[in-house]
Amino acid sequence: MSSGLTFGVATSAYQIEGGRFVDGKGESIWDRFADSGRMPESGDVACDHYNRWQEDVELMAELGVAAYRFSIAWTRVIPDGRGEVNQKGLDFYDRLVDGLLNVGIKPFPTLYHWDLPQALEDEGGWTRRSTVDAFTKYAAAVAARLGDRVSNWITHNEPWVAAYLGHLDGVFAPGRTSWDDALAAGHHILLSHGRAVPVLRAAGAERVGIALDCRPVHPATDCDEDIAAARHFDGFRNRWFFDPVFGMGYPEDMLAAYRERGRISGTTIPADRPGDIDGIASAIDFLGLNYYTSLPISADRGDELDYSGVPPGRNPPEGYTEMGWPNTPQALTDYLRHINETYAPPSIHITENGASYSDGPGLDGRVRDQRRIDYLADHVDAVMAARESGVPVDGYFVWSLLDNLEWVEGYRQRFGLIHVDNATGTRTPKDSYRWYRDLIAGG
Ligand code: IFM
Repeated sequence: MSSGLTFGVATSAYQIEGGRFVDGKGESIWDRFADSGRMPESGDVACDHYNRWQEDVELMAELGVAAYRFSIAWTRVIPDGRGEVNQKGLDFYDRLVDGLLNVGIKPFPTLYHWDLPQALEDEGGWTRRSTVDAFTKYAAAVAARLGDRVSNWITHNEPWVAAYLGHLDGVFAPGRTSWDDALAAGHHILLSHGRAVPVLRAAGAERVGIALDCRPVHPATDCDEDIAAARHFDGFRNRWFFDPVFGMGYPEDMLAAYRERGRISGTTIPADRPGDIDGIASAIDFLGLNYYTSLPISADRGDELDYSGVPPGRNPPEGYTEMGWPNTPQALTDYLRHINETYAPPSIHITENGASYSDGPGLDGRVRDQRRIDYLADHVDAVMAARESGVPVDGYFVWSLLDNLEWVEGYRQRFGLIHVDNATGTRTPKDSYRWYRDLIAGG
């Protein structure tokens, strides 16, 4: 019986492209972050996909995926974030889109996977409302060039990560560390999503979505304090982004909690600004959901950012990936049902799901990554269980096609179905690649 799912793979520009200094590309906040020594390695070369994209498209064709989710680097298209469009940068994505369509793979471009032009950051970046206008113009420029062939678009990837890891925790670019900046950045990212939706539609987009990351949570015990802590964490990590995208505005309990804790001062979230809440809530055609893990929450932990699994590293305990994240497929089924009941999206694509395990080639050259196969198989089953109970999940994209730059973790965290030798760029399909190929071939 056919699964009814569109199976795909996902990547992002900074993590795979390389080609930092070619064809007029501008500097992004991640280029600057890496240059300032805040990452073990940079994306200057990454997987050299900018030069090897044809080989990568061939590998996808052999895999049999129906769709490819990639991101577009704003700095290739408009190097300083606003102003002249750099046609050479767009040429790259033009070739990629044609290459995909030639082998029957649907392109799912994401406009923003965290790589803001540094020139905009120098003006305040996402903390400034003017960046919303710059993003809308960038969206229009990309859509004007690709809109005749691309039907499915994703505006943003994981606004929570961009807003909080980049502006509160400071571990991600641009490395800011204030609640004011984080809340303002999150608001402007969401608003730019809402503003871009009609722009993409006007250029011929048939389906537009946003990829939201989630951390489903449950109270560690049934005591009232843990229940309240889990509710608060869910508000911070999930509802703050899901609610406004689906027209419910920011959650009242979180507005009250942030006010009480002095995190919202005056104009940090200009949520009351006429039109903003409606502007964020542009109707979408699908929700992209990025799912990796879920967490137990207890009241005796520290602040909101103080939650993960076990420390990242090789040889994690059973049931954890090398990112230190617990492997929790059942929570995906439960969360999909919850999303469906709470927000009723017309369609859902799992736009990312995958596991980091660093298994490399054995003496015979084969990469035996059974732990990744188990993780993916359990999560595909979890998606199917949700689908069979009536949740409109229509797509599933494995993160990731290639081992790539895992941001501040560098290249040691490997999520790929295809192993990449960091010294030579050589691609070696892993056992999980063959498992996924067989799954797709079986329907
Ligand atoms: O590599 C990242 C990706 O860029 C965004 N989602 C999570 C992945 C794994 O951490």
